[in-house]
Amino acid sequence: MSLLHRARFHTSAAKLEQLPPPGPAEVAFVGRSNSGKSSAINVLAGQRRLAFSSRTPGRTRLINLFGLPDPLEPESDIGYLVDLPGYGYAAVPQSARLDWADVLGRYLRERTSLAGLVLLLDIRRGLTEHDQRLVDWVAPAERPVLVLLTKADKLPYGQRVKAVAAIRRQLAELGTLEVIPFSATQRIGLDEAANHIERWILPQVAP
Ligand SMILES: Nc1nc2c(ncn2[C@@H]2O[C@H](COP(=O)(O)OP(=O)(O)O)[C@@H](O)[C@H]2O)c(=O)[nH]1
Ligand SMILES: [Mg+2]
Repeated sequence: MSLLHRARFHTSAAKLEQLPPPGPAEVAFVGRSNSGKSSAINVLAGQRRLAFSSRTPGRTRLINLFGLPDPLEPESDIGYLVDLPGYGYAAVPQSARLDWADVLGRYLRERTSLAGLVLLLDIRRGLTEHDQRLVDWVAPAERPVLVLLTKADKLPYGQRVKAVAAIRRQLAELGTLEVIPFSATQRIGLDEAANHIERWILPQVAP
């Protein structure tokens, strides 16, 4: 069984102070509300309802941690998948949006155990202003970034390739960047994304 398939719920935190002390490598998932983040986490973990795929965008206001048990010592986790709150949903009051921007920004800049970031972008929308702001927070911290261009099943192959090239150009400022078309429903890019994430958690098995 693959490492990601062992993911299990660990903690929800409303504030950074509620997270466990930095330890095992964390891979954080970020994206606009409705970008397909919950669907991606669920399919990567091979579990239908690990990250609740909400029909109400903007509802998930918590940082959710999923533990990845050490195969040799299942009581302890060798890494975490971190589901960060979605952003860019207009119906959330401005004050709450600012609080969340602060939590998200501080997590991305300051969390020492953050090994890599998975940025989810709807392949048809590309990089929005909100996504760009997030990238501006992340860039100085020089974390490796994996961009999943979600809902790739909605575009024919040629347009997917073009979308990948456009995002690579727009995000050239990020040092370590991988961009892949992804579909939770059609399982496009699934193995590639899973391998990438597992390498961040288990750097010693990198080729
Ligand atoms: N066609 C298609 N729809 C998707 C895919 N992934 C998610 N969706 C749909 O997009 C909407 C938002 O998905 P969700 O995972 O809840 O997004 P989140 O708000 O970012 O967590 C839902 O209606 C999903 O069914 C995909 O790969 N293909
Ligand atoms: Mg969600």
